[in-house]
Amino acid sequence: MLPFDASAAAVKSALESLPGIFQVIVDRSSQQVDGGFQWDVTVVSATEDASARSLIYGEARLLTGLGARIRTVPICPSSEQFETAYGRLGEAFFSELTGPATVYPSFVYRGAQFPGEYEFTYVAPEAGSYQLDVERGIVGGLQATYYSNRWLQGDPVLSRVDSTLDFAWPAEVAGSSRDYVSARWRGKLVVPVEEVYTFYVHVNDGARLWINGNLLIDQFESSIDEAIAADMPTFATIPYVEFSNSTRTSLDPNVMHDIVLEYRENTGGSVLRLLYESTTMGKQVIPSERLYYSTERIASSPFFVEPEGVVPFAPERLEISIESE
Ligand SMILES: [Ca+2]
Repeated sequence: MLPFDASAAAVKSALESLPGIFQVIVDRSSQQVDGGFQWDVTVVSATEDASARSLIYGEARLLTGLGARIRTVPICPSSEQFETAYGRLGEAFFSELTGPATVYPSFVYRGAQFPGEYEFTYVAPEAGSYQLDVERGIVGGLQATYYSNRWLQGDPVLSRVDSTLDFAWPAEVAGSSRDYVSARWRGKLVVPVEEVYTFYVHVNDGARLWINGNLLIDQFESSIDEAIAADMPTFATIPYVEFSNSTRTSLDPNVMHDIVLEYRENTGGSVLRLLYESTTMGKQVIPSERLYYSTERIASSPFFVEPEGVVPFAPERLEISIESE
């Protein structure tokens, strides 16, 4: 995380330390009337390895401060290896429309000329009266509860926010000093682009993962016998097994997606890591800035809306034209 008044050299150094970016030129403006700065970043040299899938996102949502924004200008639009995308502005919201049907609207910030205004889009499958709940996401990880048994039963012995799921516990899970424990993480996920995502769990011993209520990984009963684990991959010297599965459809970057992960540890070492990957984004531990551990209702929510039905009608004029050479 760089401070808001980071120098051009610091921004250059941070960008060049990212995988796949070799050289950038950074110019920083002098301090502007609102106290902020503007950085002009030109990517001079980035990876030529298309398999590295290093799409670069200029994503302003990850900036802090009032009116922070990113604009990208493609200089070499013909390049297949390097692309940029406009960042999305503003906060992340979880919204739910309940009534004759349940719908999850998509939201976008209306832009710098409409400060504080967001646009929600939804299609209600049935006309009628709906309640629209809107909650602001609180970013920085997932809400964890740890249990001193293998079945997630009873009151948790520990509740906390875990910023990422990237754990190797040599002997004790989260300081519990015991074997035979379980844990559950809950929260929301906001993805950078609209694509199909593959989720990976690296685990010792078992785990199951739901995305939007769909059970993607169902390996809670998995168990690792460390006496015969010599050929297994390790994380911090502890053997683990990798389970993965992909979403059936693309995930909308303008919707907060429900995420639940349950974990079980039997004996010996413990590993629990949650990674994801998409068509343009390499496999990585899901970063904390994509995870929301709580939401809070915004002022005035809930709202009440009455979408109108549109009666389908047959096309009135049909034309067809066929061209041939
Ligand atoms: Ca174990």
